[in-house]
Amino acid sequence: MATALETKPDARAASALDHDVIVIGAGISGMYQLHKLRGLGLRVRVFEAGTGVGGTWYWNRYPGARFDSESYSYGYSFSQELLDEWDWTEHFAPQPETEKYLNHVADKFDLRRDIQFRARVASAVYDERGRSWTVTLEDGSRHTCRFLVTAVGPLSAPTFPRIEGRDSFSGEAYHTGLWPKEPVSFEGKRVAVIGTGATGVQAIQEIAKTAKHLTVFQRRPNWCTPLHNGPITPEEMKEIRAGYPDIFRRCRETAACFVHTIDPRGTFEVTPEEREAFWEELYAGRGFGIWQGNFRDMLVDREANRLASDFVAKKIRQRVKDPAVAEKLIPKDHGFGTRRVPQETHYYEVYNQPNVELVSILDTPIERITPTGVETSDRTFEFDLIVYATGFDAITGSLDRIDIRGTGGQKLKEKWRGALTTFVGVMVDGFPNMFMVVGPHTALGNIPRSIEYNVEWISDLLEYMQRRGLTYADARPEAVERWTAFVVEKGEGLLSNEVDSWMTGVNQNVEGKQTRIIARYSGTAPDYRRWCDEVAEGGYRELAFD
Ligand code: NA7
Repeated sequence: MATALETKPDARAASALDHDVIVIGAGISGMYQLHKLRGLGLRVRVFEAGTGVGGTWYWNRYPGARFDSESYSYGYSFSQELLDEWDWTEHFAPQPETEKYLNHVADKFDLRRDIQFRARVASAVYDERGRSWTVTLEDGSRHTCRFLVTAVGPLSAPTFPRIEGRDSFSGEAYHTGLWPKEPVSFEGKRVAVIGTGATGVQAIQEIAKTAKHLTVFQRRPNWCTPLHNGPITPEEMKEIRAGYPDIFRRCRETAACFVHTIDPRGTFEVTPEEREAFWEELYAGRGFGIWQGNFRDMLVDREANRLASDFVAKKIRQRVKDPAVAEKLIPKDHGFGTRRVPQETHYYEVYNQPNVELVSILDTPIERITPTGVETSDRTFEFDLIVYATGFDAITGSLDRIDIRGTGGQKLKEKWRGALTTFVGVMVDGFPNMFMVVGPHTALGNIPRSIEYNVEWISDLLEYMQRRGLTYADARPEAVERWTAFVVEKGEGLLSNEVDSWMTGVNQNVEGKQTRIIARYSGTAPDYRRWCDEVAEGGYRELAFD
């Protein structure tokens, strides 16, 4: 039976393929992609490794996990009905609420019938003659489709530290990104947390409440600023609901899709008193304002950045009683905002508690993990439980762990070994009919806003092809070159690109990721969308079709 997609004589007939589209991942991206493509009448199958929907919010169920974006700016915006019926209870929703929300979305749009859970994709191989992809799951089953959409997330391949003896530990041990569904108790236990990124900070401030003793192993400190979370009253929720059009319009206009955006003033265009008052206001305000809503030169001008860093350092010194501990918590190797700013709730005060100790492993490195704990260069620690908050093989890791092969059997991982190249972060030349939602070199920021845009752009492209009976689309190499050059240009002069972090593609725990690359698109989201809109309006001349 003919399906919605017409076929070319040399392409394998759509009816001979198991599906029109296979989507990998049932997180925020995959769920919306499924919904949109169904709307085009396409036969879609989603493969998801977990047992439920939610992606990030399914896997990261560690204590303290929550949004750093305002809840009402983070949820889907595509359905008025959904906006009308869902109440957020906190300005920055905790993981259980978000997982519940995403399950509600799955129910509402009847998504589960096309999602196969416990289905981890091992490989995806393009067949040139058939113009199709063959997706093989870890259970060995094979599934064919015309189009492949990867919705695997930029931060979803957890990485453990490479420390001798890690497997020998006989107590409990968990990675925050692979947290068990069963409750984990810290009561009466000696707990270690390794890692102080956005995740570690959230977990530490929660674990410190009940652990008998908590030892935090910090490599490089980060600049953390207050989240100022709070409940949303029913009255407030009413106002938020009425304001949704404004909230989403604002997110479309701001540089990184947050409700906060860069202040147009330069640091030195105001008096020192005005500057201080502005920073006090930002520090007392909710969410990312102090990072995303700071002076326009803060992330490009060294002196401006130094002053902002001094302000936050002063706050840390005020909040941490022991001056030696405060100094350990103040970053010395990078300026404020040049790495992802963890958002905190009494994080610094945790180090004033008698049951918490900070160990700087820059001073005393961890030498090994033993069956009973951790050995640093100068001490032996005993633990009942170790938490690894050591992050992810970011941006490309979730794609790298699938054996993806394009034309001529070329491996995506190999293609990217020399340099990361994409077309608008969605396509890679030589990998026809494959589309990435929030792939490398797309606008990130408040990610669901970027996801919705990516999903809609991909859906429009497939509709365009569907209408014309096209069965093949590949990015032209010259378009990839142009886009990649634009990404590189946008990264020039940014202080964040001079610092090691997942945002610059560095992860010391992953082979081949020791040096910085331009891993992210760091221009503004409106610029990104303008570029992509022009491609669509121009009839996708940057793509080769057939
Ligand atoms: P991050 O931000 O990559 O943080 C990982 C943390 O783990 C960071 O403090 C690392 O120190 C530390 N780490 C990593 N490997 C080791 C080893 N081997 N020994 C000691 N410490 C180590 O990951 P998150 O999960 O916190 O956040 C990732 C993003 O997810 C976040 O930005 C949000 O957007 C969501 P380092 O700084 O490398 O010295």
